[in-house]
Order: sequence, then C-alpha cells, then structure tokens
Amino acid sequence: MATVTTEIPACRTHPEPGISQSLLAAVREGLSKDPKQLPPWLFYDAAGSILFDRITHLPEYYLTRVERGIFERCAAEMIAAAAHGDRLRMMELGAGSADKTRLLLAAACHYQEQVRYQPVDVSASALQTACDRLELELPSVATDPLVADYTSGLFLDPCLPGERRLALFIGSSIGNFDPDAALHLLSRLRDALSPGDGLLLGVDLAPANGKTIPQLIAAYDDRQGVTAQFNKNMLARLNRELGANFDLDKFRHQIRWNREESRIEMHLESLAPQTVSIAALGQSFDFAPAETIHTENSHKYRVGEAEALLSAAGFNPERRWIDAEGLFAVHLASRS
Ligand code: AVI
Repeated sequence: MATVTTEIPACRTHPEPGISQSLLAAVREGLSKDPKQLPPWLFYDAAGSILFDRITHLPEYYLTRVERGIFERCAAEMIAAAAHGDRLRMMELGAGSADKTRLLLAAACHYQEQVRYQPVDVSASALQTACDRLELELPSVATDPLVADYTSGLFLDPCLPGERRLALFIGSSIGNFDPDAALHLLSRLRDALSPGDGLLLGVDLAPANGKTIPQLIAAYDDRQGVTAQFNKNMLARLNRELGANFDLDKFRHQIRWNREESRIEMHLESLAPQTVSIAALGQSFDFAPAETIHTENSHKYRVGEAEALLSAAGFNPERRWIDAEGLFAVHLASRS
C-alpha cells in the first residue's frame, strides 16, 4: 500500500524540548515504511504498563499464569540445577514488576542465606517499586537495580569465587524479538556472562497437540478488550506526546496468526481513508481503508527451536520444564 507523506508548515516541525529523539525517529521511520509499522517498545509508557499488567491477569492470557505455575512447582529444582553446588547471584533482563521472579528468589533464599539480585530495566521507577517490594517481602534478598537498555549491551560486575550468575529472561519476552534479533541479544548476553553462568529462558510454545490456534489468538484478543486498548494506547501515546491527531475509533485492533513465521502479529487497521498529522514531526501520513500499522510480533517456539537458538548463541541447553498442557516452556542453559 502506498504511503503518502505530506509536509506541514515549518513552524510546527521543531520538536518540543523534552521529546525523545528516539521516539521521533522511530515514529517517522515506522510510519514512512510500506507496510507501516511501529516498534513494540512504544507500548510501555505509564498507561501502557498498567494495561500490560491487566493483560497478565486476563483469563485468556495464559502465558503469565502458566509460567508462574511452572515456577511454583519447579523453582527449587531450577535453582539447584543452575547452581551446580555454587552460590547463585541472580540478574534479570527487563524485570518490570519482578512478580514471578519472587518465586525464584524465594527458592534461592532456601538454597543459600543471602541472595544478590540485579534487575535490569529501562524504567527506573518500575525497578525501584519492584526492589522496594522485594526487599520487604524477602529480607534475605539484596537488590542492586541497573537502569539500562539491555538490548544495547550489558556490563556486569565479576562474580566472587564460589559464585555463579543466573540470568533470567522470562515471560516470553524473547518472543517479541525477530529470530535474528533474538540470536543477537542472546549472543550479547552470553558475552556479558562468564563460563558456567546460567540462563533461564521462558518461551511460549507454538500450537501443537493440546494447544490450538484459537486459544493463541484469544490470548491476544481478549473479550474485555484490554489487549485492544493496549494496542491502541500506542496511538493515544502519539497523540499525547507528539501532538498527533489519531482518531482511535477509526482504527481496529487486529490479530493474525502467521504460520510460516510461527508468530502472533498485532496490527492496527485503518477503518477509513484518513490522514493523520503529527505536529512534533511536522508531517502527516495517509491511510487507505484496511491499511494496517504492524505493532508487534510474538514468536511461538516449536519444541527444539529454543534449544537451537540457545546453542547458536553460545549456551549449552541443560534442562527444560513444560506445563502439563504443553503451553509454555522454561529452559535452563549454561554459558559455554
Ligand atoms: C511482553 N510480551 C511477552 C507480551 C507478549 O505476549 O508478546 C506482550 C503482549 N502483547 C500483547 N499482549 C501481550
């Protein structure tokens, strides 16, 4: 579909001070593509983070519930398998509220007296809230939050003798990276770790046996419309922060299952021919009826694929835990 970009008066092209250049660049670039796309990190402003938290409690969104169930049953086993008799120092990529992590940390506190936990996230406020809560609930945990974008490299303090690190990348966050980006990210993580350190990776599984495509689609298109609101919040955010004039009623939340790529795709479909202007960019963008903005991919792994990815990134896959319905898997691998 053709993308027509129209310049609007020069006096409106200068961004407000305080608008992030990466936000401006991402929106300019994404909406100039054909087909249009916007990167999923744009979901997570304050409103989007609240909506995502609501998603994790929806009946249809089984991912959080099932992964938590795996941790409830197997956290002690996971910690012992990762430790290989050493003391563990834990860190987590994209920790957010660190809600499920509490189960792993509690198991680590049983395994050893004191646990050091370093959550890494771009949101300083989310990190602080999570650390304050964790230290209250688990007094044997010492938190050491790191405000960083883990996708652009990590520097970690060396472990003490007799310690090894366990990195957590849970919640199916790896699924939001395309295969090349996922490999790059895990390879960079491998470079930041030391030989023998561990990685716990949570992945959502592709439809097979007990898991159906309608079940997967429902997880991203819930009856209460929370995921639709989460998706449209991206446009609301551009209205708030960049002075855009998206009419949210003229876009529809759309979910597709892409079988070839084994991924759920989220799109926002234009319900009419329309032109949207974005003041901070000094540009406007035309939409044809049924044209979409592709906002997110959520890759679903077939059995064996996560192990292949881990091996390609320089990890040795060691163990795998899957729930009884075959919905979700947690992998343990060690850094070679
Ligand atoms: C954060 N991430 C793992 C979620 C997922 O399932 O891909 C994001 C999400 N998008 C819609 N619902 C949840």
